[in-house]
Amino acid sequence: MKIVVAGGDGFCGWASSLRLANAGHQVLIIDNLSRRKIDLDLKTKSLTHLYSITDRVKEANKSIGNIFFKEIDIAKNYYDLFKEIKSFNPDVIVHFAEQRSAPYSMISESERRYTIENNIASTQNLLSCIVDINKNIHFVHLGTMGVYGYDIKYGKIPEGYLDITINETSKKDKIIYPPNPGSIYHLTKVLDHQIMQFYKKNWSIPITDLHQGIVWGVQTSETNGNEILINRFDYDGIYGTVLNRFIVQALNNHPITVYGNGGQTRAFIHIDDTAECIKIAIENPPTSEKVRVLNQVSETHSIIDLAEIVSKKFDGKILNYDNPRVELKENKLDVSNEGLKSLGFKPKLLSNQLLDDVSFLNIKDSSKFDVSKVLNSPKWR
Ligand code: USQ
Repeated sequence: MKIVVAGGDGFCGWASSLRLANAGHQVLIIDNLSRRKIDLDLKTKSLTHLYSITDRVKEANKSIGNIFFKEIDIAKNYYDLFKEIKSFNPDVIVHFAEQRSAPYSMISESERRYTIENNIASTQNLLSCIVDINKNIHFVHLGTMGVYGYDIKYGKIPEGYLDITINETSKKDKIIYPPNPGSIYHLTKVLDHQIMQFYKKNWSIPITDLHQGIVWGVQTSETNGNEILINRFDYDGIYGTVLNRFIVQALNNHPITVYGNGGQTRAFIHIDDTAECIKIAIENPPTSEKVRVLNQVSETHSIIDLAEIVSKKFDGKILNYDNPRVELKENKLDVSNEGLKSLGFKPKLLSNQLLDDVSFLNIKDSSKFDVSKVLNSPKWR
């Protein structure tokens, strides 16, 4: 298939582009390199060395498969985007081109505005291209588990839709699961979903929204052993996700930074599974009348459980910090991931071997570990 990967230079986008090319698909990455620019603004750096997109693509073409690259800001340059998609003539567009950090979206007015404007406009522009170029293009959107909030108020979290019975008539229906975002970033994924519902209703575009959990790890089968293809690895308090942060902290003799008592339970997925799920969703297009929603998660854990696992394995000390976020102190979480599993997804569960995969990066004595970036999250209020 011919696949456009919008945001293909980012953490999930790059891993997925490689997986798709490896499976024999032709991939066109469209990216404005904004994640690299945000690093400069925040004075943060990936712990792994990031090769330029030109080097990455050249190496991928040599050792993996067909990947092309075009630099476009898809939120701002609709006509460039349109031209590029029309000439590539894709079967699928995958949309990773969004500002994906919850803490970043809560820094101040300009980050709130950027996150909303970039994320909503990019979704709208891609869907608009599909309407005018070819309504059969399958649109695959990276959503988040955070659209549901994190509780089991309505029982096990279903895949996108909640079965309800209306009191007065006893009529049964299926509605979009009541959204409960916890940051401006998560809010944009709720708004994206509404946009997709309209495009589906009006133009019958095939759409998949993947509600993904917290991604961790760094290596995939394509990047293993190839330093030019290696993915980025963030540990700072704005872009680093919790499990990767904990591992790096323990390896660098920094206390493991549990916010609050660590009773927050979240869904997790390894980066190699992310790439695999994207491939599965693409190779099995939706047939449903509504937007197809799949929960892209492998397992759930409480933050304190993860801290204890990491502490035991790497001999780290756990410390509780005031939580900068507004979120439930404790929650239970039970999530269905039957959709992807029914299509062949076999989750890789957290194990010592996977943890080794991260520590294998020699990040222990890395001169790039900047302690001043570990606790730089903004406060939610
Ligand atoms: N946390 C700590 N200590 C830390 C960092 C985080 O206790 O040092 C806690 C947070 O308070 C939160 C949980 O760990 O309860 C997760 O935080 P995170 O930064 O790993 O993840 P989050 O901000 O929720 O966002 C990440 C990705 C986002 C994705 C989301 C999936 O950045 O793009 O959509 O995970 S989910 O969380 O399932 O909504």
